Amino acid sequence: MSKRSLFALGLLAMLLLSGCGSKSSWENEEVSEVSHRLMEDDVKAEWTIDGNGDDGTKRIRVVIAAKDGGTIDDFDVNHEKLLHLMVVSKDLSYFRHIHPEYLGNGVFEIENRFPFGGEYRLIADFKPTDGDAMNKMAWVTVDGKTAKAVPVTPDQRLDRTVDGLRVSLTINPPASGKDVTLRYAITDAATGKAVTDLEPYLGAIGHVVVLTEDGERYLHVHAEEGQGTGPVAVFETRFPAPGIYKIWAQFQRNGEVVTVPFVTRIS
Ligand SMILES: [Cu+2]
Repeated sequence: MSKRSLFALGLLAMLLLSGCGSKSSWENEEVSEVSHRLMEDDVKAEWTIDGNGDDGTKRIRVVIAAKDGGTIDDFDVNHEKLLHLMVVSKDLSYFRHIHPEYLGNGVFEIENRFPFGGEYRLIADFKPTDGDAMNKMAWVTVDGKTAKAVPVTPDQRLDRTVDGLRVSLTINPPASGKDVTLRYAITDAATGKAVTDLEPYLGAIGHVVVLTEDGERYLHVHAEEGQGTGPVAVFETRFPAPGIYKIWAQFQRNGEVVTVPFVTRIS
């Protein structure tokens, strides 16, 4: 076939494809109006921080609403709560996972004591009854004396003792773009024995939160179901790109929640 006829054929194919494309997107619009479920792009979060407690206590208010101006009233209970809020300092050295009170009309509020001033990442994780599970994030600036940033440096070994729990993490494979298993093995730091009396925390063996080193991306992590009470806890996630990540695992024992952070490099 000559170059010229190839060109004509290509042009014809492009015309046909673009024609089909516009028709099908028009059809999709029709469908979405009939059975509309709220997706992440349909929802906005408005954040307010106020209060001037001398000890850094502020009130965090987040209003979840539809971008088109409608209110969102109903949220499903997910891991025992209507909304999970992560509060993380910009250098990732400070981390809190808390549960604001629901006041109705999409308004959630909680007080939090910020240890220092500066930028914080706020992440709300929730599921509107009429929509998908989703999260909304914002950077906010908290007034007060700032602290020197702590570098986000990968740990030499993913093994750490916090509040009497010795926790060792295996990441398999430590690579981006693949399904990854996070396996925590937990022993009692005092006795060296395997911990078999973990308590369910928010309806699972534990909870894991992952952020990229710059705090820009928040990863979803799922605990495998039916894992009992230790000494091993397994979670699944997917790292979107190579880089440094901070991973916080939370377990409950004797009524206390223990938060175990690790920093690691993913290839
Ligand atoms: Cu939570």
